[in-house]
Amino acid sequence: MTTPLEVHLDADDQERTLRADVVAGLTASPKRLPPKWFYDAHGSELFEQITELPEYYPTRAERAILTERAAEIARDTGARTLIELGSGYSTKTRLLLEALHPTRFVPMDVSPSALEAAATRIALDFPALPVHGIVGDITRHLGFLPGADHRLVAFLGGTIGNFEPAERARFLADVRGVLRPGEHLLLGTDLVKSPRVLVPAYDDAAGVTAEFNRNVLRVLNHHLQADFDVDGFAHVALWNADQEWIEMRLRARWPMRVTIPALDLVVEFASGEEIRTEISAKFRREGVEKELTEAGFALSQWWTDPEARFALSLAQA
Ligand code: AVJ
Repeated sequence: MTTPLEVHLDADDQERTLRADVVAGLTASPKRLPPKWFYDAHGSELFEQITELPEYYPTRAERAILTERAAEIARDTGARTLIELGSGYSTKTRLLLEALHPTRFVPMDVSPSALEAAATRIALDFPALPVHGIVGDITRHLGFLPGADHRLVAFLGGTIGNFEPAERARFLADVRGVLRPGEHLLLGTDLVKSPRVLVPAYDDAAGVTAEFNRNVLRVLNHHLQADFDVDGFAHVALWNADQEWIEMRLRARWPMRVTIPALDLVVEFASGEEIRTEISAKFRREGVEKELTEAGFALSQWWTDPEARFALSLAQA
């Protein structure tokens, strides 16, 4: 039972936000681009491939926790509606759906293509489940989430790590703001560990993450008629030990001048100059608990995989 996607982010709105982000990011010093623009249809597909790479452990670690804890999550929350933020293809979601038997599933994502694919796949496995996909930006459109019976909001995969600390605080407070007391948040966070494990997860031997990173330039070429020489940028992944986050960057291999007609913008790159395209923060229990508490949640469960690589937090509003 799949309803048509509810769209709060139409092509015009997407285009406007993309323009604003690109102007701000590529005129800043150092240059940066927000990670949400990785995820056109090709980028979403590349991310799916990343989740299957031997080096990229977070998806498998989180799936192991969900497999182990889904029944407990169902019992502890008693949730009737499952909302998934930044759901992508929702491959881990079926574990929650099987345990919860919710009366509806509400995935929200910026990518209509990923949502369509998710809704179609979920509908095949759960033919009686109403799936109400919402195309939206989780930093702007939480207000459109449906109310009704007891909700569990799942924000999985460690995507919260893409936000800077101040954005994270605002986001968690916003999620708390749309929930009623007693409702729940299920939050996936990747954990601090050796850079010998972390860095390869973001710089795999097969080069899929490098392609994923460079895809943001293809998105700009396609949507803004930019003329980035995509292969002129090298993929960089590094561990920022002070901030405890992975940074992905694109490094100009030689001096470049990029023209972006749609923005009336010419961007110069010195040889070796970088664009920061993503941060992926890694967490510790104390930090997660503190941030949840400050946002008005109470941490009720903290679960990790056997190797303590990844954590799932269950928090109550
Ligand atoms: C989808 C945001 C959780 O940060 O690990 C994977 C994205 N970037 N490889 C992450 C990503 C590079 C991923 N999240």
